Amino acid sequence: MWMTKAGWLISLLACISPSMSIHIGRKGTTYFIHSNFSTGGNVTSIGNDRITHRTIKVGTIKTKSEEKYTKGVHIDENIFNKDVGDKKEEMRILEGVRQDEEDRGQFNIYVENNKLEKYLSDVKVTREEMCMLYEDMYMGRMFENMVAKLYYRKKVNGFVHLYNGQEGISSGIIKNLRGSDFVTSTYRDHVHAISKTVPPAKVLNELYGNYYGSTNGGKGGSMHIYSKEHNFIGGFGFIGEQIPIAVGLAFSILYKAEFASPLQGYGDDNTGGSSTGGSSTGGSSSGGSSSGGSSSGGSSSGNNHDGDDRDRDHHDVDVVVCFLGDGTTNMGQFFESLNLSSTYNLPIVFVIENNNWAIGMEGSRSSADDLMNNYLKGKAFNIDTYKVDGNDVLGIYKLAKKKITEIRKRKSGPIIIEAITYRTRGHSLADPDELRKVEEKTSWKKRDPILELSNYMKTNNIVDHIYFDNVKKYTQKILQDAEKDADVNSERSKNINICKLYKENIFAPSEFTSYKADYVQYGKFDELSSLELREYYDAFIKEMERKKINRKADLGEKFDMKHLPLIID
Ligand SMILES: Cc1ncc(C[n+]2csc(CCOP(=O)(O)OP(=O)(O)O)c2C)c(N)n1
Ligand SMILES: [Mg+2]
Repeated sequence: MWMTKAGWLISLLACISPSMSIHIGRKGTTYFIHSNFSTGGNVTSIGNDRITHRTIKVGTIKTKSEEKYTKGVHIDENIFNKDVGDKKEEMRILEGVRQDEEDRGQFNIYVENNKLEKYLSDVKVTREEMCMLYEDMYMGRMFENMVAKLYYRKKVNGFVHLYNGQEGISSGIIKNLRGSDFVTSTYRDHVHAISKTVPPAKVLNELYGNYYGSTNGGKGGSMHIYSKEHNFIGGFGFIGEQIPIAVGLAFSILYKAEFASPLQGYGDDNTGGSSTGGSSTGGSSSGGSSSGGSSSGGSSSGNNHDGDDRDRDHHDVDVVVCFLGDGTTNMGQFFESLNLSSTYNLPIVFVIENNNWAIGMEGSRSSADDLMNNYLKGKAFNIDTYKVDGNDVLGIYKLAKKKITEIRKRKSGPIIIEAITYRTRGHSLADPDELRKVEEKTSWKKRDPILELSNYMKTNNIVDHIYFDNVKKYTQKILQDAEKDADVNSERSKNINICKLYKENIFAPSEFTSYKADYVQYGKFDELSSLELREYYDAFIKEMERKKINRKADLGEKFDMKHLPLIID
């Protein structure tokens, strides 16, 4: 109650005295409010090891940390007047620091003292790989720009969240995967899907809501891109939903490996990915894969999805990559999932795409840890954690390469990679993006991941200049074709009753609609075939036998949790 009053007092005084500053000392933290009448004020705090800027609304002291700072401080006008003179000088210095920070283009980057370079010194990136990364990022960017255009022309409807600015993470991580590996994503999913070799045309048709040519019959739309063929398991509108799904997938990888009979052998190329239809299809079957390196004059392999199953042996497992945003790291299911992943030592990579914002909520205001070290949350669960510059695609690629290889060989369990980045557009295409500072946006644009890589490639003579033109032309061609395809399919898809065309009806139809009869009719598809029943029965018997063996364990015995067999009870 008192704190609320104090908060109002601060705000009120800030309102009536625009030049006034409030100084509340707290363990080396200096806290100012520069009042600014109606629009709000800038709050800048200097801790021992960081500088952040945040904007608060005049009239309210909202966040937990701000309450923390004001706690126990009695504020009256005398204190104000006494401190104002002393603090003017500090304010001047503070503004200097802030200006300096902005000049360096270091707005909101928390990647200082990143020691990964030495750790990754043994990982090499070939010219082909570099081209593959560039082409994939460029395709992602151009795809999103096209989507924005089509959204404003009302060809794409519904909520659309673009990925501009974050491409280094998608390419850097996913281009280390093979077809049989899995990816789960957020509602910002188009580019992840394209990196995982889902053809851009298919994604676009889904965005149009087309029954034909799309990933999922137009039922999912922008936030629910899903392609079983490419082991791209969505695309989730609710934040955090993709995390337990990813953990389930990672669990199933080990579970199936344990179940595989010696004849089938998990190491065989026929298992794992192929059982889910994803093995080594990748770009080859997609026909419109983003990489297309060879034809654009650069990379020869195009992506890492083809023909790489040959390295498999009996200790080689598929890997799951789960993307999530910084704003999702305080959700309960994240912590539950971390716990299970560590307990079962699952082959999973959690990638936190830390763009410092969750719609209009700046990260440090929603997290108890002001420094936004979300990766440290893994420590509580004994999970390996890494923080990287998300706009440095080569750095991310190297880290992912090293760790994913280790995970495949079961030399590493789950890991977290927190990649610091920035989305250069609004939260969604419906967001006017007025909350974030212009300086902040501009400073991040200077660190565009695509520009950074192309500059590196130019400076180091990795490719000749014609390469970039070729990639541009090649990408444009794919996207123009995709747009034409989506337009044609839009016409063809008109008046399609998807309930009539789908065996399983995912929508629960109202009894007042004409779909009810279809729904009843489709009920029969829930029944199992005798072959399926046989499979379930065999699996059941195996599980029973396994459980009997597992129960023989001496409970008093000390054993290494990481090497325990999986026990499903
Ligand atoms: C369960 C749930 N709660 C709230 C929302 C509303 N919501 C949509 S996006 C978003 C912010 C997510 O931020 P972040 O995880 O950082 O992802 P970003 O948008 O930055 O990529 C919220 C809260 C939601 N989609 N799902
Ligand atoms: Mg975010």
